[in-house]
Amino acid sequence: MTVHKTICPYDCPTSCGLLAHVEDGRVVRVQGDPQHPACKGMICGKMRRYERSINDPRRLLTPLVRTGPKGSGQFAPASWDQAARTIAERLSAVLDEAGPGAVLPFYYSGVMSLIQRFCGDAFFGSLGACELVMTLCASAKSAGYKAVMGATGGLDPRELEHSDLLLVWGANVRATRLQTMPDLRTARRRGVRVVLVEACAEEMAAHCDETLLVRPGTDGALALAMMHVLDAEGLADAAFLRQHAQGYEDFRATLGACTPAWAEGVCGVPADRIVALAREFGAAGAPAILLGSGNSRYGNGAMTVRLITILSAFTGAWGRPGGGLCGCSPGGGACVDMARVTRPDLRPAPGRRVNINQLASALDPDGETPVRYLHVYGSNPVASVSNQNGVLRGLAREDLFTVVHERFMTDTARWADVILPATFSVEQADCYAAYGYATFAAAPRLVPPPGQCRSNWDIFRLLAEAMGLDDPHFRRTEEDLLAELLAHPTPLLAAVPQAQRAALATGGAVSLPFADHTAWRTPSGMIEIVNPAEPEPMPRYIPPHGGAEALRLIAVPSSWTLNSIFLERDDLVRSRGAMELLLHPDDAAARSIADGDAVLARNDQGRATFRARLTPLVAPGTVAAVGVFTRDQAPDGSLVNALHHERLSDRGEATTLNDNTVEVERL
Ligand SMILES: Nc1nc2c(c(=O)[nH]1)N[C@H]1C(S)=C(S)[C@@H](COP(=O)(O)OP(=O)(O)OC[C@H]3O[C@@H](n4cnc5c(=O)[nH]c(N)nc54)[C@H](O)[C@@H]3O)O[C@H]1N2
Ligand SMILES: Nc1nc2c(c(=O)[nH]1)N[C@H]1C(S)=C(S)[C@@H](COP(=O)(O)OP(=O)(O)OC[C@H]3O[C@@H](n4cnc5c(=O)[nH]c(N)nc54)[C@H](O)[C@@H]3O)O[C@H]1N2
Ligand code: SF4
Ligand SMILES: [Mo]
Repeated sequence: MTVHKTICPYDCPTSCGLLAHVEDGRVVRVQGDPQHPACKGMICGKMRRYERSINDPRRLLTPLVRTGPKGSGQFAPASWDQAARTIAERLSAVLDEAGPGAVLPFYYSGVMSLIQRFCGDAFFGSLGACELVMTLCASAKSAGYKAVMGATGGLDPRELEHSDLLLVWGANVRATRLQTMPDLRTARRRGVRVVLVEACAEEMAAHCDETLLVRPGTDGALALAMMHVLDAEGLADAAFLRQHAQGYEDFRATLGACTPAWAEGVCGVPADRIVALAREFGAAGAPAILLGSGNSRYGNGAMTVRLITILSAFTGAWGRPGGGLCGCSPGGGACVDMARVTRPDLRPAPGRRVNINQLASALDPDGETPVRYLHVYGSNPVASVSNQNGVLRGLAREDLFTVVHERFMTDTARWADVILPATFSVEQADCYAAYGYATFAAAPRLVPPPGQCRSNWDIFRLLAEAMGLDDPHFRRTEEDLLAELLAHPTPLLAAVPQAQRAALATGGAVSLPFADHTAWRTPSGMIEIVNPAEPEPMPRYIPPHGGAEALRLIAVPSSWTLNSIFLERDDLVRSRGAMELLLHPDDAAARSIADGDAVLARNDQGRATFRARLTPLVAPGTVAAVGVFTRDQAPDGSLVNALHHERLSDRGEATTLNDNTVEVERL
């Protein structure tokens, strides 16, 4: 048995280091890598049994072509030759008949490495196909942060040991950033208070000293009222703000109206608790706000993040170790030259832009240029994208040719015309840049792919050949590409001593330098409270999209699964239990709903059935759907995204999957 370093490939802020134990060409055991700078050997329960997923007997092992009606799940095995020929014929026909605007590559976060995730861009770019706007996750958060801080690196999690107040703001740390839990625990032992601001505090309340429940989509009002109190009571660092923040005096003049009483009416947090929290924040020397992404997935999401970012700087905390905003990119830039993978130079002309959240519209037969060739890899849009019913209607179209490159028979793969069997991370070579920690890592291929599975890159090489694309780019192996990336580091990665970087060649991770939090990388060189480049230069509270129904619906991550990853794992799925909807006891009582009842949630988009769970830790007037399921786990085949609109956020064109309303009734 040999032990090798590799990296967790999933969409999670840490990109943990793993040690894979390999025997007879199979991964037989996985553990956390104690030498990894961010996870230090601590990995989540899901990945501690990664080998179960890798060796799962239900993996797709050969190309498959559809033999029954669309969506029936009836397929027959095919050779790679047959599959590639069929795809090339249909793709060429669509290009001839409808043009490149009818060809849509569709990928998101199945694998977060830099080559396998992005390598389709070179192939589809060469054909002039649609350009996918990849805003399914946290682009409103990035846009809001950037409006204030530009490219300035956020607070590095390594600095949390110096913080003297921790505000966990809309982040389920236990589920989504496990490696920060020890920081919370250590802080509390040091006497540092941890305060939670949440719409659904079910999982985190027990790990915090105090919990404030906010109405979904209204955190901006809370941030403004806190700044109102800080300003009125002389707790803002006026000297710091005058020196470093653009528009401070003008913004300050707007705070008069943002009283705690006003904010209570908007966000539901009692005014006296807003005042107390503001005073505590103002008295702290180095308060850290740990910001999740949940409250950015709204029609006002970028503005909400802008206001929280301004609050994080309002007491001058950014100038002190441990003070500031944690949860936005701490690294301060790219480590490798991604154009070597995505090859924008191969694209003949800009493509039609299709927003990932609006797949249903792009597939709508009555829309402008309905997509006729859809190629999905590293994503499961039937389960993860808004308007499930619209997506399914589109996938059922006979004139649509759908290719899905997958590891398992997912709810999306079921609708394919051709399925291509995909590899796991340990069966491919790649590099990874963590998005929550300042690390960069490489991971070689450790075991041969089972059956006829192929990596994303190998698929695009094959299809390039079938389509007659002759650029030498498509003749290289993924190992060639990886070596080229490592040989051309950006200045950020080049700052890591060569002796450390050399380890990347055989697999491993390096720590990147701390970003300088006070070298403001904005156009003005200052913190931009007022930003003239924004459509709304002066930040203010704007309401979310909302809806006509009585209860606000949010979708929250599950500790047991990660988006639709791990749904093959019977152990995790069993522990997670049924598709649940969390309701506040008052809202349940008003509808005669008891714990465990089957309930129907519905709105103008669709309907879905859940099992009710009553908890006082969800904000009144709010219901929360936990985790992503498969359609056959759902009582009526509808997942929560059947209730999600395609509407986008104010900035960043992001998903607004938390910004929907529903009526809920007992079945
Ligand atoms: N176990 C597990 N790990 C994961 C994931 C998973 O699904 N499961 N997902 C991965 C992915 S894709 C991502 S993007 C990351 C981060 O994943 P995210 O989905 O961004 O999760 P969080 O950052 O925890 O933010 C979600 C939290 O925001 C809260 N929230 C929602 N609306 C509001 C609001 O208006 N105000 C406030 N204050 N809170 C609100 C929710 O109740 C929830 O607790 O985690 C990754 N890691
Ligand atoms: N209801 C609800 N909806 C959500 C969320 C939520 O919490 N609740 N979270 C949202 C967020 S934050 C995100 S980021 C998105 C994520 O949405 P998606 O990017 O669609 O992610 P997944 O649903 O996990 O699907 C990833 C698929 O990629 C496949 N895969 C993994 N590795 C590889 C590989 O190397 N090659 C290929 N070809 N395939 C691979 C997996 O088997 C899996 O089926 O979902 C969003 N939608
Ligand atoms: S899913 Fe997240 S916490 Fe778990 S091993 Fe991967 S990166 Fe680490
Ligand atoms: Mo995400």
